[in-house]
Amino acid sequence: MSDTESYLYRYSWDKEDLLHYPWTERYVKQWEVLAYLHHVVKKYDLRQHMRFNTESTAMSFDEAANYWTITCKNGEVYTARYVVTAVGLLSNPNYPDIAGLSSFKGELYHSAAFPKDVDFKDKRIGVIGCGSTGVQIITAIAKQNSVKELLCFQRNPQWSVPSGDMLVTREYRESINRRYDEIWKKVFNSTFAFGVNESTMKTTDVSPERREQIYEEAWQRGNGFGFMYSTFEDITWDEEANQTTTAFLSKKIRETVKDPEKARKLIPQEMYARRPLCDSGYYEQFNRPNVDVVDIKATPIVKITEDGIETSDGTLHEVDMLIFATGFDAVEGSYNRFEITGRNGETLKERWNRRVTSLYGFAVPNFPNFFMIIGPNSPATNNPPIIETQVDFIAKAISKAEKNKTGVIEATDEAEEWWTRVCDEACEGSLFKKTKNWFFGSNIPGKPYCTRFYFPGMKKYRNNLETCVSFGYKGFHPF
Ligand code: NA7
Repeated sequence: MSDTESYLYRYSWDKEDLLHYPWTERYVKQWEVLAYLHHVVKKYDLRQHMRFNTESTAMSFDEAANYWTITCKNGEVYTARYVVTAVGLLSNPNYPDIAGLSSFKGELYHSAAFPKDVDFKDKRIGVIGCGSTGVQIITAIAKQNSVKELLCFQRNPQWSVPSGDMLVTREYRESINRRYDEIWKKVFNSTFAFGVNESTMKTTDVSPERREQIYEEAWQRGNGFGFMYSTFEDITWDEEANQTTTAFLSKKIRETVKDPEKARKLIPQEMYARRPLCDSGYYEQFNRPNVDVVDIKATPIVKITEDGIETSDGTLHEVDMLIFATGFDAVEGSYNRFEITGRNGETLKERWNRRVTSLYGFAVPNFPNFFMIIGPNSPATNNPPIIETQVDFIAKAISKAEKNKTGVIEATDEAEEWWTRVCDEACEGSLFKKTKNWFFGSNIPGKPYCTRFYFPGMKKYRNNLETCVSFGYKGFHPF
């Protein structure tokens, strides 16, 4: 499930489609996202431009001729003046290196490649990970009453609020349709682009009673981004403010989970400062006798055996199925799967060993005419509108280069340094820096710790791009 509301998890530029294309629930599910993309491809006859089964393994820039050579796994080789990569922010699955994994005899899945039609009936299932994905998977599986046992192997619990998912009524859809122009205008002029009213109020601006009421209203409305961004603006940078949020959320968990020991394990010790989660009844599932949580911080996993997971207290948790909801080698992890070679034989991977960065999230010095969609230091916002913003900029820049017959668009070192500094400074003081977070690379051992996002958000990002264009593509070598 995408936890961005359905009406914003789509392209903004086709008004007719926005008004008529159907969606059934407040949040789109995977199959609806896929169906929507198929629909757009068909409507705009895009399939003629697509080549399937051409997995790319390497790309290199020919400095003398100013073009890229793209090598594919099937042996095909392509040349192109421009390369626009859209390899995803979260597309390289993280399989933790746990001893004995290959000896497991049961079914083994990762959330990033989950097959259709898995049969959970009468099975003992273990889920490792309880981020956005784990929380959804655990809730969905537990709700299938036929599961024999569900064990959640939890290292650090995270805070989650109700999603408020529901079927879309005709009145609701009509009210969105009536306001679509206004909605997009607001999104493109907001910080987070999730369509929520972004609060400018501090937790101390109101009485404790009013504060509780505001949290309660956000809880009832549902949506993680709404809870984090529409309540109080100081909860992601002021620890005391954050404590008022975690006190409210702890109370909710204790009220929901009847077994105090399970509740204790499910209540995070860390601040409410990770990518906000929401769920369709996650905590409620732990009231089922066949659903439990194993605290693998207290008793770490020692190894995986053929029958299940052994923890440090000597317990063997026997399972028939193991699901890894362990996230992704995010951001640069998506690019590190290819050998991407720019000027002077330098690879992107080597460059990013020092510091994972870019200019505006899409351009890298020494990699001319090479673009990324949501590369490192892109805005941390709802993705579809940021993708549109970047695609728009790149398409116009390419048109200009083609028109002027220069053919080389390349960021300068100084501009990249400047953007990196802007991104670093913008997250100074953010409590997101004090939690374990894939935003900073701390979810994968060995990754450099640094910000990978531009926190000031959509509106300021678009202003930066406009300024860049109005000053003749400042930050790029003249083209
Ligand atoms: P996340 O948010 O990175 O969550 C991964 C989860 O897996 C998290 O609970 C981790 O625990 C856990 N994890 C990772 N490695 C291990 C090991 N070795 N042992 C135990 N547990 C582990 O990934 P998601 O797929 O949920 O979400 C990623 C994004 O996709 C999300 O932000 C949305 O934008 C869409 P930890 O917290 O590190 O202790």
